[in-house]
Amino acid sequence: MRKKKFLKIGIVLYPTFGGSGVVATELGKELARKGHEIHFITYSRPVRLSELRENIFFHEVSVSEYPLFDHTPYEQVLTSKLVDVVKYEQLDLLHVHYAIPHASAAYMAQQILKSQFIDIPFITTLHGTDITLVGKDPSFEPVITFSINNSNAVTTVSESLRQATYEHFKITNKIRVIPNFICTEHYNLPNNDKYKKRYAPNGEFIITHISNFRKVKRVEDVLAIFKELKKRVPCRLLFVGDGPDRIKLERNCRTSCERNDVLFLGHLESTREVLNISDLFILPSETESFGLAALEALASRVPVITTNAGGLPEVVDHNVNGFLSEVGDIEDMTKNALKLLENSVLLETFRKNAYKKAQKFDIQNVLPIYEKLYFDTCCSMSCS
Ligand code: GMT
Repeated sequence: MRKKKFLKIGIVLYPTFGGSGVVATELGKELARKGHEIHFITYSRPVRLSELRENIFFHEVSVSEYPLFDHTPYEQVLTSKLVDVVKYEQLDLLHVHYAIPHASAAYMAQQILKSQFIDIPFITTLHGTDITLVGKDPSFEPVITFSINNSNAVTTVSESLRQATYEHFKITNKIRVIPNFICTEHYNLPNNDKYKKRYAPNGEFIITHISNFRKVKRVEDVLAIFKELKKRVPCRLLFVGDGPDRIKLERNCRTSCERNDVLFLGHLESTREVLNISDLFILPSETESFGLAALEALASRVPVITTNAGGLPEVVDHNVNGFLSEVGDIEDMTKNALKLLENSVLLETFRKNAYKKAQKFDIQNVLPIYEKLYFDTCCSMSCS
């Protein structure tokens, strides 16, 4: 293949608020800005894709109900859509985010296209729960192993996830680490005292947690830490996001906290405004392949209280821009949070360190790594 300057890339993703969908959308938007043609393929418009700018296209996978099936066979309709889009739009490459079922659908599409003399490589990016939770379920294992081993290239978002993938699956393919990224400039917001006053009218510290409220996030730990902090310093807690553990947590807050001390803001299209008024971010996850929310906090100059789990130590530096504790160690996390809230000089140092760390993950540093992988993968397929 003669090396093209720009590629036509199909990006397959989950369109919801999950980190993998956010990363995939932001990656596509930045690639489009650089001149590549990006085709997002999924079942509804990705939440971070509010407008279709130049070089960006969206192809909706229709999941209409069929009377014969109890469940719509999403993998099949996605595969058919991939075949259609690759052919019609003459794509050079597919990049699928999250193994299940995107990687196996891409493999199937690749085989169908091959039978029609069209070669298309696909890259699989593993994000975390596809490997650490769902992937370990034996009923998924053979499909995941096969599709990872048959991807033209595989990436993980952290070194920790790379190790976990090799540990849990029989992988014969090479796995590269390309970390998640952030546009640090986007988080450079001016002080917004008026907005801060809305949640902390008496100058209380604002403690924030953002997640999808799944079991793995241990949201009850956030509340337990907050209740301990409240005994020592004036503070308020903001919960952002939504998910299965929210209802029980909200009930607990109503019975054990003062009204207005804990607020649930639900899903927000952009979290940077809330992070901009936050003093501390708490992420007590049981596991986290990367912790994109922690990186967003760092980019907003907010130190992170988190756990020594999965890829979190690759994002948060203990005693530099946050603290790492053992999972479930509420006492240690409270102690660490107080070190910062009771020492304004230290808090300020951590805030500066946080931004410095986030800059290492700036999209301008990570995008060229993806671009090189795209060109290398296309080239090795056409040369083989
Ligand atoms: O589990 C989630 O929070 C959702 C999941 C996803 O794929 O949307 O998040 C995973 O991928 C994110 C983006 O790469 C990572 O930042 C999260 O750490 C990871 N979640 C877990 O590993 C639990």
